[in-house]
Amino acid sequence: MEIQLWREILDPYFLAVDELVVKFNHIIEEYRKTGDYSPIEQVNGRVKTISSILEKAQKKQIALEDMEEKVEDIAGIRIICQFVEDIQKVVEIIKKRTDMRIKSEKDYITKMKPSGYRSYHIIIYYTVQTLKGTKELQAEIQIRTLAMNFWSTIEHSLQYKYKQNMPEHIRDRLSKAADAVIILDQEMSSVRDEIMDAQNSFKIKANMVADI
Ligand code: 0O2
Repeated sequence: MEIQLWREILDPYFLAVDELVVKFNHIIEEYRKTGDYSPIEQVNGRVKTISSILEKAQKKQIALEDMEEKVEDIAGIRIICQFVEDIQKVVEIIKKRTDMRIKSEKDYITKMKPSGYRSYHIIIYYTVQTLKGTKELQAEIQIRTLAMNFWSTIEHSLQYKYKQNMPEHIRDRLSKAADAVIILDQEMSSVRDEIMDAQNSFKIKANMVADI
């Protein structure tokens, strides 16, 4: 497929990612303005690279004409939370919205992947407007804690380094690290109220200094 055609296909996905990042950042802002704790710590997004789309299509034997329907994560949004409890709150926020229609959900939090990967995935339908008109496309939203994100970022780079041949001892270490992430998230949750109080008073103090 020609590069110009790829550009035309991917352009609405770039718009969708930009819009979705703005919308989730605005949610953080809304919480901040009311002085409430935000279940969203940070958000980022990306459009899958052409080579990565082709790789996935080949791996899953997806025909080019079915690509946009079957490669569901061409547009990807990642929402990072501080605590495991925040993940469900974010899911509820998304479910209440009328600009995002849920296609499917995968709960890898309670059902960890064999690799040790944990995250909550939602595939949404989202509509964008371009000069060419209205287009409904799909986007994958991954919701996870800071600790889960740390693990998956490291594991992703090791997967990339070793492709299909990750040495057994590294796989074992990653599996142990995934167990440690579960414990770390549990520990953080057990002192959640203390941490939230501390962060609130820190923010109030910082705002007072900013007002001077
Ligand atoms: P990238 O580079 O992040 O875009 P699959 O059939 O397992 O390949 P499927 O059914 O399309 O995947 O969806 P799934 O399992 O929900 O995974 C989609 C995305 O979740 C992946 O996209 C990764 O971003 C992330 N993910 C899933 N499993 C793992 C894992 O074991 N480790 C890490 N680090 N991330 C994972 P891509 O396209 O594979 O990768």
